[in-house]
Amino acid sequence: MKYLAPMPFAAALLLAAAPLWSSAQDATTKEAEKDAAGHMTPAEMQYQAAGSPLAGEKMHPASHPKAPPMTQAEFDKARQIYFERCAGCHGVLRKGATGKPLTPDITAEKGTEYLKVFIAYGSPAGMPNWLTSGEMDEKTVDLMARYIQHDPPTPPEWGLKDMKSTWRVIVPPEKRPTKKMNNFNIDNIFSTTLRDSGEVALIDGDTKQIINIVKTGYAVHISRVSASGRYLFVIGRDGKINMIDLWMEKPDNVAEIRIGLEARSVETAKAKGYEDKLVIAGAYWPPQYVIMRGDTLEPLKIVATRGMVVGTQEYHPEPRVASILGSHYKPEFIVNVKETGKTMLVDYSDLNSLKTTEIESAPFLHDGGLDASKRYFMVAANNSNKIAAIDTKDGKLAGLVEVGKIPHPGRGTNFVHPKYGPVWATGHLGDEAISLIGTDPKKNKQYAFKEVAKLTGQGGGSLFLKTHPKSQHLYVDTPLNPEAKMSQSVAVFDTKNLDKGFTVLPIAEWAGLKDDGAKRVVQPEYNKAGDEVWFSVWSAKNKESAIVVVDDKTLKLKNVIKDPRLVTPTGHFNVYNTQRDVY
Ligand code: DHE
Repeated sequence: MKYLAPMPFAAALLLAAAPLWSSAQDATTKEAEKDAAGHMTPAEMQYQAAGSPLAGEKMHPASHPKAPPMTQAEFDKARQIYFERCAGCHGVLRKGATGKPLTPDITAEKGTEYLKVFIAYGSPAGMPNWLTSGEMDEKTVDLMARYIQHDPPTPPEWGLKDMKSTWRVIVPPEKRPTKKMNNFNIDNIFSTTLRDSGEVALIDGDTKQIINIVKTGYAVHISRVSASGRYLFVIGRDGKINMIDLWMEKPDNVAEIRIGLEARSVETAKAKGYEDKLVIAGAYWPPQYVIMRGDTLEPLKIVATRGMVVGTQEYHPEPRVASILGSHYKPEFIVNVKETGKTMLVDYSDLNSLKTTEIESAPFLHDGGLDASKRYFMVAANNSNKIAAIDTKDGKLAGLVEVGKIPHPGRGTNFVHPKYGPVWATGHLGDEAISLIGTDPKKNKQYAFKEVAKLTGQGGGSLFLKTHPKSQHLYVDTPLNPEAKMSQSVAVFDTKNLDKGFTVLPIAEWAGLKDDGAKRVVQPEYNKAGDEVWFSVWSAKNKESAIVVVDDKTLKLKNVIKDPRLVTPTGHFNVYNTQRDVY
């Protein structure tokens, strides 16, 4: 079949084939930020379907009897492409995640020609148009259409022995400083993710000088801080955790471990009596979480998350661990399992008789954070367009709130609304709304766990938003908006005058970068005092990036941090605010 077939033919085939790719991506169908044919934008594609480190792992292939022939070399090439491009949405085992299932019982029935059309032209439900966007040529489309009719190869498990083989205590606890050995104001250090160089930059928030560039895992993702504020934990997409001691003369790695083959989340124990005692990390593959010693990262307890999906109660073989948070109320970790739509409250007070409270909400739990009282954990079920409010004190679901299209809060942000009292806010990937949810069931019961207002922001493609208890400003980024004007700026609201709409700050322009390119402005983060806000200006790996610091009172430019070592900065985490969940 020729790929340059006229679109009406392709479109007719797509419509006829709708059941294959229907419901789970329906949410994205009406999304405002798709291209005219409804496909993912390149920015979204980069976000959702970022390369999986599993591409390089040994796997065990099996062959489906109806699958078309492939040579070993073709299979290996297709497998690599699948993990780099497709696994993020369709899952490692192709059982479906935010994308549809692609198991041979479905795909082999459809056949190569049929599948080629989908891969080439995409679908209105959000499947990228790999051929027409120029991302794949005809040969690759044919290769992938044949590949997905074969049984998915399974990556290996990763148990205690594997973890221990990667575990390294670089500086044992007894050889570490007994007091702070540097003059840094540790509370105001920022850990900035240098995504594509596999490093974090530790930046002195007072002087804006780089303290150290620390080697971490592949495509490093987030940083979290221990309850005392001394240790910083960083996780890479390859499941590698680095533990950094901020008391050292020059803060650096003191321990590391690989807790899985692919991961996104790490957190530490925050409950009274357990400060700095335990660390937890969640893996995408294998689907499991691991509890470790807080001073050495020694793995103590591994728990699988495979199980039944909320509602349908069908078995899911790879429910990925998304956000994790340490409760301030109880010795519990709040572990969010994506595909099954369950939040696990994991009681870590006795690891040998582990008690877990399983709270059901909605599938595709992703990111979230605490309300201002720190009692309620607000988590986005992103492809279900909902926010689940978990009562971490009573261990139950406090509410399930319908919001806009694909909520993406990061940890969200809290402020007191003039009319509705304390609210927690989220932006959205799929529309321009900023949803405000009431979080005070005591004094503002009628608004609690309801969407009380929707602000209109610049556009869709928002990832993070932030205000601070001492600030009157709410900053909303839009780094995945296809319009450069929006992806390179932020919207600022006055939380006491929300009706006034927003002001736009041209952050990327302020950075004055010498190269052209994406220059996405991502993740507002306050300093400890709450009087300045940091943004990354995220360029490609071979282009200049920067961090822009804004004066929160005047909304004027305060500093631009540039350094050749600041390669692809994305998230940044202020020690004090991260340690205490101030957002
Ligand atoms: Fe993230 C948080 C997963 C792509 C920057 N990201 C999270 C969390 C999860 C997650 C589960 C919550 C961790 C927690 O709180 O314990 N992220 C994923 C993905 O699966 C996804 C969509 C695709 C992928 O292949 O990884 C993805 N994330 C990205 C990016 O492309 C971003 C924008 C740039 C980057 O550095 O990779 C990005 N994610 C972040 C940041 C946070 C985050 C900065 C922490 C937000 C916070 O305020 O805590």
